[in-house]
Amino acid sequence: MRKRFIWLIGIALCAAMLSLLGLLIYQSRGDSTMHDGIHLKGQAAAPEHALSLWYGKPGKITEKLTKTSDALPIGNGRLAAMAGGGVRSERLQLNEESLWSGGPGGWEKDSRNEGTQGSAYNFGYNEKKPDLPAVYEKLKHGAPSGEAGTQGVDPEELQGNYIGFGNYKNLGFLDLDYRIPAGTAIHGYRRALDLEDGIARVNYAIDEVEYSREYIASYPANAIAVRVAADQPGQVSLGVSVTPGQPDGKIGDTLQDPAVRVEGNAITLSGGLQDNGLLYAGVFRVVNEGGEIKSDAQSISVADADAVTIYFTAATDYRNEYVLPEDSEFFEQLTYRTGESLPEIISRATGALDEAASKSYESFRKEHKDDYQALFGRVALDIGGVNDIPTDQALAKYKKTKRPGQNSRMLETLLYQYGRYLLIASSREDSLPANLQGKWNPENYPPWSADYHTNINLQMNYWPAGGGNLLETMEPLEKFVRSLMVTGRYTAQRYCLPASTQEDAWKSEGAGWSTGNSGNIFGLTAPGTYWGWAWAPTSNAFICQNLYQYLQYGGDTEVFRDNYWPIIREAAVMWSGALYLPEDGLWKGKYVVSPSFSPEHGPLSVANAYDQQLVWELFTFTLDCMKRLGLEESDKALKAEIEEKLANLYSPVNIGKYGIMEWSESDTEFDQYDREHRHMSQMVGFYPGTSIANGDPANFKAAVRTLNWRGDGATGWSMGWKINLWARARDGSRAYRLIRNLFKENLAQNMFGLHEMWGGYPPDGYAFQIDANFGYAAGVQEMLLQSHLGALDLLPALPDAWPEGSVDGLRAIGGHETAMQWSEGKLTSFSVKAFSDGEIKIRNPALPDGEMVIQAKRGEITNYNVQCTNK
Ligand code: FUC
Repeated sequence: MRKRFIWLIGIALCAAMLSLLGLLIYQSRGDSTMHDGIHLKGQAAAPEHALSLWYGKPGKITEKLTKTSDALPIGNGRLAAMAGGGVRSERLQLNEESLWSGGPGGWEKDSRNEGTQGSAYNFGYNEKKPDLPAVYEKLKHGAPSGEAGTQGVDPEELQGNYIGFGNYKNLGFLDLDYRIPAGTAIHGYRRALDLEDGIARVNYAIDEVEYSREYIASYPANAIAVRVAADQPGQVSLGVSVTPGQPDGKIGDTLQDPAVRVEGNAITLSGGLQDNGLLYAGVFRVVNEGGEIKSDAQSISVADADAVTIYFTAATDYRNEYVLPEDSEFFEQLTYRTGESLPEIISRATGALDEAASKSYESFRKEHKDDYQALFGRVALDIGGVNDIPTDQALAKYKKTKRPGQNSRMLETLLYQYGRYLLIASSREDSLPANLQGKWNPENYPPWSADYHTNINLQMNYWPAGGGNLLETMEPLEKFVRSLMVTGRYTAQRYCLPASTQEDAWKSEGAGWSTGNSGNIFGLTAPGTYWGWAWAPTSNAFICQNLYQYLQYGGDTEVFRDNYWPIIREAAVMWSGALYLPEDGLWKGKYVVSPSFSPEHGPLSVANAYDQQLVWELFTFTLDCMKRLGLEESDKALKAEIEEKLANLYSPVNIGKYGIMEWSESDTEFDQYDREHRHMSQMVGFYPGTSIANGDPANFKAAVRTLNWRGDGATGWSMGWKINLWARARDGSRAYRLIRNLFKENLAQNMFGLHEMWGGYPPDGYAFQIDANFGYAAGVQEMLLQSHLGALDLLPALPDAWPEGSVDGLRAIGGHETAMQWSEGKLTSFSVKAFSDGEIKIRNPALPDGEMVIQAKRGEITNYNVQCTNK
């Protein structure tokens, strides 16, 4: 007994001493931490603009973007960089959007088949193609029986190949050595990404000298700049070098590693991808103000300057070429190349850089700020909150806290505006659309090749564009989709339309286009390599829904008519011709999609909810476009055809035991399938569509039941979707619960959205996927403003966690711009800037009778103060 007592006292004493030691270590660390041989001392002050992600320590450039990623992204649509912000040495990882393997001349498969060599790229088509009536005969009796169920259909018929699918690649690294001796003490280190001006910064002091760095990706200048300055003359010294992102290469037929050439104040990185020979050049220029500049074969050094700016731009010989030559039998003549030689590409990039570096840094900066703020500055959200602790700490606190407070609200605002920032940074006029990682990618075999997935992911990237007042960012999507139509017509004819007597009907414009589930930048529209996710023929309708939003949210009608409308029309042509009309059974006399496949949930079936809903949406908005563009007369044959198909379409919305049915045959399938499956496919008509969200109370109830049944789990993008779905269900608390889950489980340190990789992605099993960021941004907009039911519905799903606030600049359907203020969870005032003349209906319970009508004139602003009126 006594012995035990002495033992216990001993243990207690040890524990006390250990905690004392811990406290001492903690205290000394609180004041100074070691990082890369440097003492980081003192607390960093919060940045000037609250709308900033910020950190008290340097970030890392890692081989993969995972949970721990904390470097900061900048981008101008085409070029992208991640800035690590290291103190003694720093790495920037660089991307150019078209640096892709695969395509004509390439053989590299997608990232899951890394390095597999095959025959030449043939746009993904296999030998076999489906005999559609025979497929229907096999599917028509089958109740769904799980993802593995092909119901006797030869899966090969519904699959393509990924020979030459390719991968989005890493261009390389800019390495900066700041010539700071080991053991130096640095005060007040702060690294930040300011969303208000779109500039990343690093600030710190050594003794009395304040150092500042800025990182800008300028769209108008077509270049990136890194500026290093000090507040006293002659204090900036650094070394600049460049490291290729490719381990090997090929120029023409000659294997040749990438080259880095230093000449005077310029560095050129150039090469050709080993796989497809795609030529590329990254050019860098070091501009010093004061001091001395020297170079050797590997690097450039600047000593004792007042400031140094490093400019960078890049080019490749990629061209999104898709006009089929007259005499072409197939697509083999499409090269997707400009035809330039490597010296020509280098000289094109150098020309762009000459221009960017010819201005003063101040005018480069101003030009960027003006351009960026003209877009970003359109929407302001204030739900309270303070940004007084570094973002990584705020995120850690968020995960632990049960009661969200000021820091949480700031993070929620930041993540919203970060979504808008990322869209601007990864999708600008003349760029490619934002891929699965926007444009940020350090890997040569990134998850899913960082491609374009079209059964939900690409679409989700553009959900925030309309409401977030960023319609300009949609241009790359429209151009890209247009570029898919040549192969897309062939895909439609081969896989979806009834066999034509005319073999090359696909060569005619207007024949109807479609696409499979994943695409590269070389026109691949064939289905993917495994039917269990590859078969996604209504992807075309789903993308067209994005395109229609351009018109809905007030995009330029002429631009819409010339560029967007032909794509939508031809998707409608394709579905008008591709629907099947069964003569008996469940679907007798009704038009159905066959074969039909509920994304990644399966099985092969007929008329599942996702496909029927998307066809319904497509036909409905096609008719609306015809009306608005004044085409009802000139296009009356197609109009009549669509009207007939729509009237006799097998019901896109069916209600069963668990809510909205995912398959038309049976509603017990939820019991058998993965109930928490990330794809909420039967709800595509609830958000973003309107076939369920049409004001019908029974639909509404069933949709809520489905949401409850399917639960609040899921991976990043799926949580993004569920926020939107709960917002449409007008349940702010549930939408907010999803927001909390997203923050807790699916955000990296730099607030990049994450996708759970089911254990297949070391070290932490999560990979960056940008759709979570965009889904969240759209979700917040949907919680604050909805307009799909013919009125501006103000604050339809405001959560209790945001009792006080205001939002200014959100767009509604109709193109009207709104501002709202609320207090104690209730609307207090609003204003509407009308986009067109006519009636605008406004709804909110705080209004007399819950609604009012404004007689608006285009451009006119109507202000309304709820409280005063109520008095
Ligand atoms: C679809 C999703 C996955 C992932 C991938 C990129 O296949 O089902 O979750 O987002 O796209």
